Amino acid sequence: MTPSLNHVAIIMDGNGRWAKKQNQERTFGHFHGVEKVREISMAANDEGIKVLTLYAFSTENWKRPLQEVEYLMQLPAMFFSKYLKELMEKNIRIETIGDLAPFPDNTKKVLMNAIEETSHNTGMILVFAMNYGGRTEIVEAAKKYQSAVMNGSMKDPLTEINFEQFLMTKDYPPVDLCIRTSGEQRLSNFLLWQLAYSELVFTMTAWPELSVEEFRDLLKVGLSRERRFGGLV
Ligand code: V0D
Repeated sequence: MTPSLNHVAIIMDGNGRWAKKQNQERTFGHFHGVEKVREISMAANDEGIKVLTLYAFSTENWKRPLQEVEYLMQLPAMFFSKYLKELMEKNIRIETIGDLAPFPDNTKKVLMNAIEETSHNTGMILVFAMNYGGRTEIVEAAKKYQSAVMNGSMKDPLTEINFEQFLMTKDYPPVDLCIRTSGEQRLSNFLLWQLAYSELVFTMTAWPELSVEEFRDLLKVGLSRERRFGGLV
């Protein structure tokens, strides 16, 4: 077993392109992407990862065609109807980061229900970034700091350390490794603050095609780099 990483983040890219390559609709790629979320989450749990954060829906994704967005909105319900039982058995806790307000009521209900049902689980935390944007998160954190100063609950000057208390990831360990699938080498507004010192690993493989074996290899690459450069940067 690979020695464990505390916090791994993944940009699950390439679903639409993977589908188009086989003359299928983009939604076909999203459907297979959901299956892969289950497979990789279980593998991460087996590897002893404490927190796995998945970029499921960015603030930019609203610009996609309406019917694609409508399809995506149904995926959390599909995911939990198939896998909530297994998540409970594996003691996995579900959480989200991002602003859930713009999601349809039913999607919100499904998410809140899964978060509530798994809230007493003590194993791996599976965090879905939903309508998440890194710059928005930092601006919102600055606003929270400002309110805390105004209401008197914050008396200390702002530092990098206490600023983290206003981020949506405040309860999670630092991100050790961020993986992006499907060839692009960009952060695309994902976890901007949190990835400042993280290892970044990229693979050409599209998300629906990422195997557990390759995932484990990517973890090893991240871990070996962390070991080599840890504390020296
Ligand atoms: C499509 C690849 C699982 C990325 C994975 C609403 C694009 C499949 C979820 C999910 C999506 C989200 C929250 C949750 C449980 C499951 C998901 C979206 C897209 C956007 F609590 N896969 N998945 N959500 N895709």
